[in-house]
Amino acid sequence: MRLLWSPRSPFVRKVMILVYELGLQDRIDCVRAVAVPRGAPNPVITAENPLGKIPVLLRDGLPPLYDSRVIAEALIALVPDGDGDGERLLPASGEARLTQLRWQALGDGLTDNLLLWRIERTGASGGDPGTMASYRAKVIATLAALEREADALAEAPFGLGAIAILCALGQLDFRYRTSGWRSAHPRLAAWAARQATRPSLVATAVQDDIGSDEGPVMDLVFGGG
Ligand SMILES: N[C@@H](CCC(=O)N[C@@H](CS)C(=O)NCC(=O)O)C(=O)O
Repeated sequence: MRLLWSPRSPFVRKVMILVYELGLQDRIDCVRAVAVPRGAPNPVITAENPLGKIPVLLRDGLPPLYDSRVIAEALIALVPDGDGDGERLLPASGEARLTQLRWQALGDGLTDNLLLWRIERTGASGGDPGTMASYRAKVIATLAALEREADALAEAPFGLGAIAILCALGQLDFRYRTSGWRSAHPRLAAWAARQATRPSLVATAVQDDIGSDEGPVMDLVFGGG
């Protein structure tokens, strides 16, 4: 299988963490693809995913898969039931499954808001103030919610929800470097720090291979040292 991939993308990283957690590295070839959120979409991506977004999983003789949630289901299904890895990452049923899916929604939603806020901010006009205020408020509310969930995250087996949340926090570190989010969310920060040494996270650390300008400093600063 081939994955339309970028080392800068938090959603691609989510898929790659799963690939490592499931031991599927040898079955996936990563193909660098540049997603462009402004102007003409990259035709290499739209040929496979009309939404113009990555990740996209290309399978021999089968339709391409997108988005990261669908790819996650497909990868987990590749691992035999008896092995336990898939079930560990996303339980097959019940409240434990809903918890992982809800955490995935929180993590993916935070990543979406971080990406969209930055796209708005880097637009020609510098961004619509009302739209940017809305993204900012939703990012702050989501981090507060995650801080309240930090103990539950720590108690649950490492799963799809944790992966999505850690990718969102990685995006915060990548593009909102001066936010100081850890000081205002100590339990979330402690949980994230404990996960940071997992081989799947180390192997997939976000990298800016294009070396583009950092862009504007975003209006997200938490006080408290
Ligand atoms: N819901 C999608 C989101 C994917 C997404 O937003 N990917 C970004 C890169 S991190 C992208 O391709 N952006 C290009 C665009 O928005 O046109 C998923 O989970 O895969």
